[in-house]
Amino acid sequence: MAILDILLYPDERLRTVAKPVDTVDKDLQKFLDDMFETMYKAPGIGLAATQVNMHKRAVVIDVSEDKNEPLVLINPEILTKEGKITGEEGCLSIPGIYDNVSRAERITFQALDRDGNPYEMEADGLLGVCVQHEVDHLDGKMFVDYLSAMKRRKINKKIQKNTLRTSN
Ligand code: GNR
Ligand code: NI
Repeated sequence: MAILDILLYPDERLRTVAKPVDTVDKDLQKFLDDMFETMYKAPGIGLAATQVNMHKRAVVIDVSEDKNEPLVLINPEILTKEGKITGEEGCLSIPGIYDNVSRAERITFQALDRDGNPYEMEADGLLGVCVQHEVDHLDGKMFVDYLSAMKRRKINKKIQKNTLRTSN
């Protein structure tokens, strides 16, 4: 097991569109284990492969209180979206920044699990939001993209300031 480095916004590599996984093999399973370890340690409720500079369509999620409900999404596809819900989001690639984002309230999606078996699931609440947030990462998209240009400028400024401070 290993803790992986998480890319930080505005790293351009976070804009890469990830490629579909073609085989779920031992190497991928080892990588998923490392992703879970990295996500739990952070701590976060989800992590997309893009965030650890692996541009394959793989995501790990655990929204449970006790961190004992790991969910693997390989080649996830959102099939249906219903309703709208606005909630505060954060991202391990944009530490310290939180803002409201509007998402579909309820989705259905299909994906492959850790063993490469397809499944379909309904998701709402935090899980529904998290799946949408992670699938966005696989497409090179981040939650701040949904904010106004003014809010994004403020965030960019704050990050620049922090980067200067920590590199001195
Ligand atoms: O840990 C995370 N929390 C979170 C909270 C609200 C909406 C989405 C998220 S996902 C985030 C982890 C992360 O950055 N995943 O890509
Ligand atoms: Ni994120």
